[in-house]
Amino acid sequence: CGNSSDDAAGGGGGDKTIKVGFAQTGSESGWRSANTESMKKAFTKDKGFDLVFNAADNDPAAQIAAVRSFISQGVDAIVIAPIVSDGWDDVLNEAKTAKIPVVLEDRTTSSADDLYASWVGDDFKKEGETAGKWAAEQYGGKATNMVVLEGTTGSAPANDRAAGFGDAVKGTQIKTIASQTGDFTRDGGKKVMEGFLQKYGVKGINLVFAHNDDMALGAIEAIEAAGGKPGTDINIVSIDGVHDGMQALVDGKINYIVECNPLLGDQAADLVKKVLAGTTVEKKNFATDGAFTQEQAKAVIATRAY
Ligand code: GZL
Repeated sequence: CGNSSDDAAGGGGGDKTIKVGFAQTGSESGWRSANTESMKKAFTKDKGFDLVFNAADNDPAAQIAAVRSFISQGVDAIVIAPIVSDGWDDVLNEAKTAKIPVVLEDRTTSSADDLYASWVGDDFKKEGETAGKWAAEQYGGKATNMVVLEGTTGSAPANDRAAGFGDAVKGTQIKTIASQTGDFTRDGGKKVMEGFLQKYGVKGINLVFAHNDDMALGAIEAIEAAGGKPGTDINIVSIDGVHDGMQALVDGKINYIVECNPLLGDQAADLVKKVLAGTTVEKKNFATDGAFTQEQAKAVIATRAY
């Protein structure tokens, strides 16, 4: 190594430090906390990065403003977990004009493929299908009243999970009697479930499909407050596989969880380096997801990474 100030600045071996702006959705769920931790661990100085982090508190306008700020700071690359799919064309075109590559992690946008270099995340439609297949096997043969706790309106996971689940339960006797967004938060899930319980009562609802564990955990609180037994009087199928969700599954309060892996940091960091080096990368890079019954959760909960 030379004696130049660059090396002293922690660039290490004379490599230039990569300044990355990361526009995170916010801190709406346990999944998001795990994802943020994974990203911060992957974009560290000793790995050659200078990370500028922004969490937009689930506010799409604030997230777009954060990306504009990264552009004006002249970062080398931008990573975004888009809160909602639409509304990204203008700022992504501004990044393109500024010759700043964009990597999407977790959620996707409806923008054209040429406006971002690559995406890494989970297959939301498949997650919905897996949850729906389980529901169809368990309840499809009998009249089943289901309520749905939807994720953030306009987000890719909410749209795609609903679509996948709907495909899987087509032709069964599972009837959606109510569906409303709880914005992926525990409190949102609790409030929406309280409304459903006021309208239908514990006996009027057989199944809850929650787009994420945090809303399922909120629904558990509401069902118990209404004198019901979650996982028995009203069954729950959810998506994410965060620790609190898996614990509820072990405790018999949730009946099935489809995993959505939040540990995307290393893949995102690898994509940023490759894109900046001009290496060809896949446009779409999928993480791997599992699914768990109560028995399967008992076997793995002690050794899970999040
Ligand atoms: C899915 C992610 C979703 C999680 C929620 O990849 O975008 O957002 O399912 C999180 O828990 O809030």
